[in-house]
Amino acid sequence: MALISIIKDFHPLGNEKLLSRAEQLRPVLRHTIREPIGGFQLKERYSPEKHEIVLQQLPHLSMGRGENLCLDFGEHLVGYLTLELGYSGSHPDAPAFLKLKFAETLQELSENSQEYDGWLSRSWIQEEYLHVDQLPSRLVLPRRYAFRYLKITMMDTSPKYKLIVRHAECRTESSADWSAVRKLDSGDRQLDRIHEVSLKTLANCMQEEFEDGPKRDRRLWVGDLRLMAMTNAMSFKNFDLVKRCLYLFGGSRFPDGRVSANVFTRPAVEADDTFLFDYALLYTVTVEEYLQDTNDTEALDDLYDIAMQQIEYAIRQIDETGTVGGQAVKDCFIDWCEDLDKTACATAMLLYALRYARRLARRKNDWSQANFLLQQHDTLRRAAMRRFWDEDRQCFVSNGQISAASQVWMVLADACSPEQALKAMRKALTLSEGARMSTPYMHHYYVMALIRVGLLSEAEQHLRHYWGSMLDAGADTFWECWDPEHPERSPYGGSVVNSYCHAWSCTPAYIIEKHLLPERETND
Ligand code: RAM
Repeated sequence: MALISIIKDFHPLGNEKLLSRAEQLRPVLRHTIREPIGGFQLKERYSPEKHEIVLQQLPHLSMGRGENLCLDFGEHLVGYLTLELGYSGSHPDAPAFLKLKFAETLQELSENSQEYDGWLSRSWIQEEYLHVDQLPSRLVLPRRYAFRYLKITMMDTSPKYKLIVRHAECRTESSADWSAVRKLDSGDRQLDRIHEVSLKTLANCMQEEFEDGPKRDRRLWVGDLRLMAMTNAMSFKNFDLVKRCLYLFGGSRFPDGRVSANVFTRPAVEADDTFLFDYALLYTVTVEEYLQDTNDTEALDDLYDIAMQQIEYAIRQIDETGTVGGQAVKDCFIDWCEDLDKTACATAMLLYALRYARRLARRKNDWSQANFLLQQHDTLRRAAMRRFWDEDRQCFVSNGQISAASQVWMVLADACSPEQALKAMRKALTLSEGARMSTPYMHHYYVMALIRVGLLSEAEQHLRHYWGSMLDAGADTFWECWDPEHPERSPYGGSVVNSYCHAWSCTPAYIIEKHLLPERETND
């Protein structure tokens, strides 16, 4: 399922006031210097089998044609690389031709990018071919990378000299302030580690905007923003960054006022010509949650109309069945899952967002709008139950399909009674085949739905299993896509373009602090 939208002559609607406010809120980036903690050579270029070398040997290790050196920085980094290069042997009589490959995971390090043939651009693969004409020299790479490992392959030299990597360092970059967070020390090693890696994931995605992933797409997406904002509120508390992102979305939109699924910020702010029905609704949700956290009246005044516009557009997508239909269903993201029927999810998303929109209207003292939204909510809820609730099977069915996603979103939308919701989630717990969930984004909402119906220990178990299995598979930061049963799964046709530090997977820190720990404390 490729997500490619190209609109000819797309001219976003700009709002200078919002954009200049977003500019004022641009955060200060923080930097540190990190050096490798170890190095190894891959015996075969594309096999992960490794041979450890102590770091002290690195400044003397010389590389001839075809040889490689892998540096391990010991943790996931986002930043700029500097290499100090020297040589052994005679004076270099030909350029050094190098390949640098940056990898977030060990597996990525040894993947052969030539084999990738997916739908997403291979330009995201973090590799460079360089000619170094003069040695010794200091190489400062201009591009920002996301990586833990760096593989330097000597593509060619001459028989007269070999290359030596004398020193390597990364100048890291992030707008996260670690002094604002406390390390969790719950006494439960797995939960503490999941919490720690969640925050590291969030921090490395906190740049001048909340990026979805510092490797890819390095960009602000609404669905990712919502989950980052939620976790940020429990941790780094950088509310100005949330506000900046909300203003960026408001500042450049579709010509008819819809919020784009993502915005570019360079060289200038510009909405992408991609619209996702569920993401636009989550914009309204994120505005309301931001206001809950901050009571920011300026933002309420500036963003209220835009937030309501998203709901009103969605209401216009209700068809003769009384539920959301047509193109809006096709425009729903929900999860990277080819087989998923999204019809029930689309309606549930609107119901869910209506709840937040009503709160927003009340916050603004806009009572006629609040009443209108209440009526819409009730009518839509009844239609949703008529169309999607299956009395015999006691769960939600979307065009004949029973999926976890349909149960989750209908439950989160409060479409049914608490008893029915419990049954729906019990059904979801039994589903292992069919439209399987594939992203931490969807798994987050799954855990939240389990919590909502009171299945707290199932929620905790699922969190431990899902995010814990990523740790077991070697995660330093949480990944964009992960199915423990199918580790090689990628939405793009090749895992070499997957992102392994992906914002929407940072929410366990939020879930643990907000739901799991307080529950334990009350049980003690
Ligand atoms: C991916 C991005 C992002 C997500 C969209 C729908 O390409 O990485 O995280 O929000 O898809």
